[in-house]
Amino acid sequence: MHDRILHHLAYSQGRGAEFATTFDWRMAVSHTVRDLMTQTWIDAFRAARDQGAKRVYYLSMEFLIGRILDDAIINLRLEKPMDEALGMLGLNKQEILDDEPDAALGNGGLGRLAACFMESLSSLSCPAFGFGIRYEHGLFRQRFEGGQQVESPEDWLNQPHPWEFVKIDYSYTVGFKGHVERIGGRSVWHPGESVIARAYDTPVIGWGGHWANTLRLWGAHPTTLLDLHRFNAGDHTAAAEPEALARTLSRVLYPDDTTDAGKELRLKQEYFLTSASLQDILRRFFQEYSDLEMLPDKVAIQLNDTHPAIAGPELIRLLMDDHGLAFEKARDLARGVLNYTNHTLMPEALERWSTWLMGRVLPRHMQIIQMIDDDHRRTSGRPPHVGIIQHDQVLMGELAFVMASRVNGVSALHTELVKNTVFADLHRLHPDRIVNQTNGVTPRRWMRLANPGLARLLDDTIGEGWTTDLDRLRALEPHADDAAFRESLSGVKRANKVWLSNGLLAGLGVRADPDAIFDVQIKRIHEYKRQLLNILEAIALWKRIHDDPKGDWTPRIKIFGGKAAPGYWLAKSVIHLINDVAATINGDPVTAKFLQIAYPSNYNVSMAEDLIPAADLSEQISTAGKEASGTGNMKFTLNGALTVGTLDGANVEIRDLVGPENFFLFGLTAEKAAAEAATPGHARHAIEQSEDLKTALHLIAEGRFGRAENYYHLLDRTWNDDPFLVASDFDAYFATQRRIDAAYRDSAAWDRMAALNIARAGFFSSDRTIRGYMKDIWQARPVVI
Ligand code: NBG
Repeated sequence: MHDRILHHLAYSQGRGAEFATTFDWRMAVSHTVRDLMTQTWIDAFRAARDQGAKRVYYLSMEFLIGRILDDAIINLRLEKPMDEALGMLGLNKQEILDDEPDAALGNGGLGRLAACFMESLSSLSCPAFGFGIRYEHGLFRQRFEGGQQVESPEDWLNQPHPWEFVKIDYSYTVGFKGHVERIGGRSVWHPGESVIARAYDTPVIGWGGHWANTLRLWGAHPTTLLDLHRFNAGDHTAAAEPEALARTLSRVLYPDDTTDAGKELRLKQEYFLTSASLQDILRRFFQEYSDLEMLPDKVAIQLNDTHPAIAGPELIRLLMDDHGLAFEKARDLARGVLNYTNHTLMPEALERWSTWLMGRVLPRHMQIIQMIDDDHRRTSGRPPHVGIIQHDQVLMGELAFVMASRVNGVSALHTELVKNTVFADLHRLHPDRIVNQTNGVTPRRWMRLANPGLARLLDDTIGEGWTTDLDRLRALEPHADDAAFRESLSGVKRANKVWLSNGLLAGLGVRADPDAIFDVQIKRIHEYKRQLLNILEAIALWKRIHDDPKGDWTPRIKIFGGKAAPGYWLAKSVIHLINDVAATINGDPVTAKFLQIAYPSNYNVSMAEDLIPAADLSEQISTAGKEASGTGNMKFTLNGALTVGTLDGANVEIRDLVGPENFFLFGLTAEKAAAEAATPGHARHAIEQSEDLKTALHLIAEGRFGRAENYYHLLDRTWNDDPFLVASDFDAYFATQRRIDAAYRDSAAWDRMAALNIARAGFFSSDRTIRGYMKDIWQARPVVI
């Protein structure tokens, strides 16, 4: 290992050891590790082809991968030899790992789920490709100025990315705009613009290094590099226009989470991903087979949300216009391979494009969408208010549904709501199409990598088998009653808390007593996720402590992490408020030892890996019926944090599995919440009932936490509108937090609950989720080399 690293330092980096920087060493180490997965990758590719395996293609606008190096070291089981080699070279491993930028090609849960799925597909040796976009700039960087979020561009590709292989022979032309001509009974689309999609491949290695799949990210390149005519005429800027135009397509990730970015560029990006991927899928198919009838036996495509929903029309277009199939045949083949996952019910996130925009950017697709819609009307006998095109808009959810074999929700509750709300009409017409696949997370990254102390304890207690068979965590159950085991478990937690506490002190100057409750809410900032409820609770608690400083309070540190979409200013005022409240509370000597608030900026995957293992309490407090699933909730549970949560998304299943006595439930149910939200004056009424909430709101209005006028709008919305029921759920939340304070004091009982949470959460492995997709949706099977 040591020789290989020095080899790469010299021949990949061109450096002698005495001149090498941390970056040089990281590149040398990364290339060394990449070498060790490449043969598996090539062998896996070959085995899938030799065995005529069905391939799975996961189309996603987002892959929130995070750092790759440590994950690869762990999955290849190279920890020992790597530690030895780095020791011999006198290098600090942590420094090298921390030098890697987070690959942040995603916003939140949807993108991180795609990354967990890629890892599980490899760990299960299911032949698969992830298709995405190689954004030059991933999710923006966040910093706070005067407590407010300020965004700046992220630039992970400003340095060589050591993991990828460029496949210049896999390049496809993707067209936009132009017109459609009928020639000899066939439609011919003459695009007015086009770009080249080029494949950048990253191997994704599974546990044990037995299998690797490909994450293929498309980079946009110009069809003509330079307008030489204009260049020679001296107009150098205009000459570079074709290049600039193309590059914008893969330049930035849209930083919206659960909102529909209704922009022409966004539509073009979606089509760019979809068209390049489908052309590639057909090319790969024709390398092995010549009969298109076999397509559904050999190919399964998963559409991650509606973002790639143009896949239906695009595949029909390719089959009709390029391969000469009739519409009905093309439709059946497309439906035979396509499936769609719904990730949200939020109305603003359900994509819709005006027929005008669609017709202008993708004229041939607009025709085909019309054909699909007409055909569905004829064949399904649907009522007139149901359809893909409504009020001059193309509804991408409806399009995805109509073109899919299977449609799935991401938790049991969410799937029921999908059936009864957004897709109720389509569900009635196609009652077998919707299935549930509750989300999961990979235990390799979220336990082994993030929490090595816990992994070691689990290995010693129940053996290593849990890593790939997470249900084996059940074997921990009897140990929950063993004081020595509980002691070890709380020792691991405490060490993680000490480590985090040092980081918070160094980074933010916040003092977190490792014996306090570490109470963590990390996720996108969104009204429905109710960070506001959490910070209002903090204010009310602070007031109570302040009024009774001699009281027997349980010390707590509240930790927040998360970004708001740059245009979502209500979410941004919540960020501002949290920071303002933190400044006041942390500066209060009277309450300092009982309550602290920490909000480190620029939350990302790597930060989650530090925070989750150190958490005692996981905040999963969304308004019931709004969070499709959540996946952070699963990561916390698997790392032994207890949940304070509503009956929303996968919380419902977490609570069922760990047992209601090991879960802090509060709040209205989805049904009651919907009724409450529809009751006029519900917010005002709830506030009048609650002394604590009234006090908290008054303190903000009095300007105790920065200038009151910064929060008038937030206060007004809470008093008069409050669509996400912060007020209605406040008292229940506050009371539950006080129950938690009391429970935490009985450390034996708390540790027992933590142990049982871990022991009973094996269901939430993404291996289980992927097996579900393989069986119920893709009909795909693992391959052995
Ligand atoms: C998110 C949901 C989460 C869910 C993830 C992954 C979108 C559109 N949806 O609840 O809000 O866990 O998807 O399924 O980002």
